[in-house]
Order: sequence, then C-alpha cells, then structure tokens
Amino acid sequence: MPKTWWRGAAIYQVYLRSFADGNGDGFGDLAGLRARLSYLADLGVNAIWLNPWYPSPMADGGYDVADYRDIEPVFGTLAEAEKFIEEAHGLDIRVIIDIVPNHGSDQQVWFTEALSAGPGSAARERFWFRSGHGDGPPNDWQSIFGGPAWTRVPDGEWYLHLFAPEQPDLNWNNPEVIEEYHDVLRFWFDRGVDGIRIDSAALLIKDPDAEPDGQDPFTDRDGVHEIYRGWRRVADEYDERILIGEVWLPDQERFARYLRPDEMHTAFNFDFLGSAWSPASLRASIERTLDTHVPLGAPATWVLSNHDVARPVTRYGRADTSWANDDRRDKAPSDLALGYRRARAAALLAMALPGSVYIYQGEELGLPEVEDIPDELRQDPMWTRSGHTVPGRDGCRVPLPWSGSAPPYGYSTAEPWLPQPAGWQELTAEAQETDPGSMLALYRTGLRIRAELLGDGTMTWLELRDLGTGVLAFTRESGLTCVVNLGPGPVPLPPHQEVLLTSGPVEAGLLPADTSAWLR
Ligand code: TEU
Repeated sequence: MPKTWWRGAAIYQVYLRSFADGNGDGFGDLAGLRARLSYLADLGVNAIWLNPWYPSPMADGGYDVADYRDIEPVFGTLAEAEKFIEEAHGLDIRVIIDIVPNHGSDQQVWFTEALSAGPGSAARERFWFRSGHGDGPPNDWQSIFGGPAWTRVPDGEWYLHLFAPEQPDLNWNNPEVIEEYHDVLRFWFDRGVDGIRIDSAALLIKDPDAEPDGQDPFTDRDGVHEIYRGWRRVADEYDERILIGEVWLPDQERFARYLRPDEMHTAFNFDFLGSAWSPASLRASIERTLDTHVPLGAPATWVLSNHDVARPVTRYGRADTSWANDDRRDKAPSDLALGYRRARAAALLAMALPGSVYIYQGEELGLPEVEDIPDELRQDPMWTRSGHTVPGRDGCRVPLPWSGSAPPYGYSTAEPWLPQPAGWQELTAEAQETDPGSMLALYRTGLRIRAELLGDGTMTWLELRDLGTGVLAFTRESGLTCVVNLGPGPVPLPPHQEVLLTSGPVEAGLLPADTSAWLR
C-alpha cells in the first residue's frame, strides 16, 4: 500500500462563513482565511477542507449551490480561490473542497430552465418532477429537515427535495447529470484542488415510483456505487487526488462498501463521533472501524465534530453524550468543565488512532456549543422547517473568537452574521496562544508529536486488566502508547520511560479520570 499524504493526514475543517471576515461585512471570507493561513500552518495541519464556497442563496449555509464553477461573491472571487490554493500549497497544506451532488439550488440555471420548460421536458428530467396524487404529493416521503419532501410548482407538478425546498434533488439516472459532475470535478482538479468531500453521498440513487423492494427508498441503494466508480476514474486521471465520503450509515459493513479500492479513498467515521463517552462503547467503535477498514486497505478517519453536530465540550458534559443537535429543546444543562476535560482527552485519543483525523474549526479552541442564540437570529433551515421545535445547527457555527475582550473578538470589524457570546475572551486564539495549558497548546503539541510518531499504520491494544475496565490503552508502531482513563477515579500510569503529553495534570504517576496520556 503506497504511503500517500491523505492516509495519515490531520485535516482542518473551515466553515468559511464563520472563520474570519476580511472585508468587514460580518461574514467570513477567503480574504480572512488567507490572512490566517499562518495560524493553520502553526497548528500543524496537513490539509484544509472547506464547506461549499460556491455562489448560493444560502438557504442551507451554501449547501444550496447555484453554480458549481464559481465562488460566492460574499466569500470572494475565483481568482482569490486560486491564490488561496497556491498559498496553502506553499505552506505544504492540501486543499479539499465540498461537492454537493444530491441536489442543486432552486436558483441554479438547470432548475429555472426546468420550471419554464414545463412538464415532460428534457430539462425536468434532470430533477424528480412528478404529478401528484389528487391534491397531494406523489408519495409520503419526508424531508430530512422536516415537512414533506415534495413541493408543488405553479403548473401543478411536484419536485423532490430530500432537504429544503430550495435544494431540488438531481436525477442521477440521467447521463447528463453524471457528465456534468465529472466536468465539475475536473474543473477544480485542474485548479489544484487535492480532494473532494462528497456531501450526502449515500442519498443519490432513489426511485419515488418503485414498489418497495426491501431497500430504503433513498438511502444507500446499491446503484449509488457506480457513481463513485466514475468519480474515482476522474480522480485517477490526476496525481494523488482524493474522494472523501459523507456517508451516514449505521451499518459499518454497508459503510465500508464505499471504500472499496475503485470507489472513495476515505469516508467520515460517524460511528466514532456518535460513540458514548464510555470505554466499552469507544473500544467497540474503534474495533468495528478497523475491522471494516483494514481488509480494504482504506485508512480510518477519526472525527469528533463538524458543522452539523453539537460541539464536544458541550455534549461530553452531559450524561447523554450523543452528537445530535436536532432533537428537541430544553436539554439538561451541560457540565462544561467536565465536557472540557473529556474533549481534551478525546482529542488525544482521536489523534493517536491509526488513520487521518479531522478537526472542526474552534475544536482546537475548546469552544462550547452556543445554545442560547435568540430565536429570531437562528438561520438553520432545520429551525424553520421543524416549526421551531428543533434548534438546529447554528450553535456550532458561531464565528470564531480570535482576539480581544469583547465581540466580535477580532473576527470582523462589523457585527457577525451570528452573535458570539459574551465571555469568550478566554477562548480567543490570542488568549490561548501563550498559555501552555490551553486547548490550543494541546492541539499544537499533539499535532506536532503526531506528525512524527502517529498517523497512518496499525495499533495494538494493551490489556491493563489490573487497572479495571475503565482504561483504554494501545501502542503504535513508533512505540507511543496512548492511555485514556474513562473510569471514575485516578489510575496509575503503566510502565514508561517518558510522558510525552497529557490532556490534564498527572501527579505522582496517577492519571485522573477523563484524562489521556501519551507515553513512550
Ligand atoms: O449533511 C447530510 C445530512 O444528512 C445532515 O442533514 C445531517 O443529517 C444533519 O445535519 C445532522 O444534524 C450534509 C451537510 O453536512 C449539511 O450541512 C447539509 O445541510 C446537508 O448535507 C444538505 O446538503
């Protein structure tokens, strides 16, 4: 298996709208990102993944793409994007972009053409237009954001949207759709992009007319794999370009099918992200992950957060550590001090495991989920589509605090598009920069050690039975041992020559509860 950059990479996710604002309009942009590239180089990441940066009406934070071959003016220009790619490469940082193939935007030319061309037209064949049943939709499918998955157009037909009505689903049985995306991939590969994150990758094949056939009507249908075989052939026309799938599937065996050698290179490990903070659950998830990845020769990925889930500091501070921020309001309050300790321990665990690791912007600052955004400022379509019962994902998308003692904390010179909480002055990059005990320092040191001793490869569990069932420990080929104490009380560290890094204070050789250590 050739060793290539992505197999053990540390990949930093930039949610551009909230990273840094370079032109003073309250929205993050490419100018802001380019000005902060040295921060990411100092952090020690190997690649940046950017959420969609294309022209978009922003009905779903840019996942409603109006033109796949240009840049959203609020973010900058195509020329700036090209400069950014060049500058990142100059710092030895690869660039991964987000492609959204399941749906476009209702403002995309294809969709406006389909509307005016009318029923039965070739333009409508690029989407899923159907006549309804009487006055109702063609079937009872529900949108993932809530409400019906069909919307009626003035001439009486309905179109399918698994997400918001502004995101009409594309028809992947249509060869024109397949060709279009091959061309879009080449457009960006030709501009130096190193990898593609494939949005909602398991949903592309669907058949609203079919009789039930034992498969889910739109998730993980067998035909979807042929699409990625085609994408892989395009990626393989270039040197070391990769495909990363956003594949949410509870079944690891089904998940692994996307990683067969002629499909995607890697996919996000949501099984690990969804694991409870318990030794049995984490160990089982790690084992399941490696059991399905190793036989395929595909490296695992380790993900603790992204722009769709509650931030680790907040979810690990609750008895229910599940990621979902799409459940009802009025959750039990989170013990943020506990969550912070566990998030630090989890970071060292994720960074030590074999494969690549993802860091979502703000994770390295230990930001909590912002749960008290005023209702009238919420932007996520989940909030409106659920009839204001599901708060949605804005709480993990709040603009980053960079410096200073009050909002907007150096993020912008204007009012940020989502408000930042008071009290984040201790969480700014500036405040953490000089504090060796900060989350930022932990990530920096962790990533530095990781580059030398961790990443791609294998691991061996250490059975430390005398320490009870609350401890997970494993060694890597380099000799580094990672010990995570998930039990209720302190445990003695196993024999070692050197303590390389710990997520919390270790005194008299005792590793406290909810703490990780890297030993040699
Ligand atoms: O997410 C796919 C997806 O299934 C999500 O809706 C997920 O279930 C939800 O966010 C969990 O809270 C991708 C993107 O990551 C997400 O931001 C987009 O909204 C969605 O696709 C539509 O493009």
